[in-house]
Amino acid sequence: MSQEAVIAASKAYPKPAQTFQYGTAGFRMKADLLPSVVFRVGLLAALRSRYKNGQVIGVMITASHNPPADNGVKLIDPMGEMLESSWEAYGTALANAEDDQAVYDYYTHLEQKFNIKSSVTPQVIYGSDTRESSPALVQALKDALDAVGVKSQAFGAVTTPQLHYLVRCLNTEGTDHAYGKPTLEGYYSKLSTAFNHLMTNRSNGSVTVDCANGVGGPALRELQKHLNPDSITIIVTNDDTETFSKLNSQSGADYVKTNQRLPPSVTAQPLARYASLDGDADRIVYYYVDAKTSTFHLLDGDKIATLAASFIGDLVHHSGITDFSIGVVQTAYANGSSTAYIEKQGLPTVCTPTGVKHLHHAALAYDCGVYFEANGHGTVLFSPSALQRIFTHEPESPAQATAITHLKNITELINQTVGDALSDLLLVEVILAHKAWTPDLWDACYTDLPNRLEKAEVVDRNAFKTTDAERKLTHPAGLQDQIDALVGKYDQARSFVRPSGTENVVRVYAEAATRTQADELAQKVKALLR
Ligand code: G16
Repeated sequence: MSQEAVIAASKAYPKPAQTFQYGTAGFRMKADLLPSVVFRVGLLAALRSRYKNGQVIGVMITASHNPPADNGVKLIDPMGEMLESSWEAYGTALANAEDDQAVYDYYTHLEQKFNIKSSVTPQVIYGSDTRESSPALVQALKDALDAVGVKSQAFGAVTTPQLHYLVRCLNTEGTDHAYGKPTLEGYYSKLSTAFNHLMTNRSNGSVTVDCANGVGGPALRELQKHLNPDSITIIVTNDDTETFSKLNSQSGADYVKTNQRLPPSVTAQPLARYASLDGDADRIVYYYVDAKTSTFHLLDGDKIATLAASFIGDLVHHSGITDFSIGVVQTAYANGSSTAYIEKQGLPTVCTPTGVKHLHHAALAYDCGVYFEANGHGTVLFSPSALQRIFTHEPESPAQATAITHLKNITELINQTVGDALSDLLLVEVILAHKAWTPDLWDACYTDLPNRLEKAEVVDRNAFKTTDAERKLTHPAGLQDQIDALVGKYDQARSFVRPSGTENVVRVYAEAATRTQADELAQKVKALLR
């Protein structure tokens, strides 16, 4: 790598007059502000790979649930997890370097700081969602990777979780903890093989999936080709990736969760199952309308977490494996009823700040850590020792043997690198089929407290600072006292305010004993921000 090569390549991507920050899920903003950021993220990915002795690092270009004009970029670490948080600050500093020379200087500063050897060939793989702006940003990334001699591989339009899967597979290939075949075919094959085993002699009718007109649509169609058609029929809707303006518009997991209503394109049949993915297919929520009043009911990330934790808990119990810890990790958005329900099952719960990187980390503390954000982003992790026990356990009865076989397949079905809407979809379908549950039976486990999520545009979202896993504000001074005073006026109420890490807004959450109270509380707290 020469100084001239980096500076010459960087010249094509001048930094706009803007301050950037690696947020909840990488850098995310209007796409036209991003070329310089993506270029510099490419440099950081190269450094990260060299720092990790040439292991493969992933770069995903996506803005997930954000509107079509936005885009974003995030890094994936070698085991398929989010970038180690201490490196986010280096990304932020590199993105904000004022000119090409400053970019080069900071790059070499990091090389020296970490004693990164130039003899190691960096390896990076990358992919993007289906946004109109993605190809140009991919080019910016490629130019950076080429400028610093990275061995790179493009995977084109992929879901975010697919790229996480590929990174882990590439870094574990040939080892005794190989994760799978490092190809998209390997991904579909791993998930579908486990699903088809778990669904042997079972059928779960049909589920209609709204793909937010994003990359999840083509991926789901491909996955479906691998599934036993006698087990499940997946009706794919909102899968127009050609009309860019349709992405996440009036559709998708974020729309359904935030508005708590059906996408306008869906006419729901009573008790039929519906699900919505987000723009890069790492989130999923379910919903249905009931038979009596055709009322909409949401089955969100909390409901998926409780379903998965109880199902896995039952399998462990029936397998004869003992001393096996299962914990559920949530965020402040988790409905109070879900937390109470999980604790009533005797399972520990932990609350972390928003962002799967935080939940993922907390879930590692258990043999089986189930983590889900209420917005439908989550997965299940099995620790290496838990996997070892599951795969070597000698069953003492046919019932134990069946439970062990199911557990083994569950560990293969779940994408353990990150929340994955396609893997989660199959997991939910398997569990409902095994329990012979219609969506109302699933929903009946506990009743959500009515809640409302609002966005507020403020002058400076960075003025909002939180503590206690984002459940309380420390700044602006005095605001938390005002929120507490309002909360005290309602029954079973809770409310918090936090700055979004993906959009230029502040989020307001409120829940209370009745719909009227939850709505009123949310509006009153929002009014405090004006
Ligand atoms: C991203 C993160 C999620 C987070 C969401 C909203 O999701 O990966 O963990 O819940 O943003 O974050 P915030 O409230 O900070 O804007 P996605 O699906 O957009 O990548």
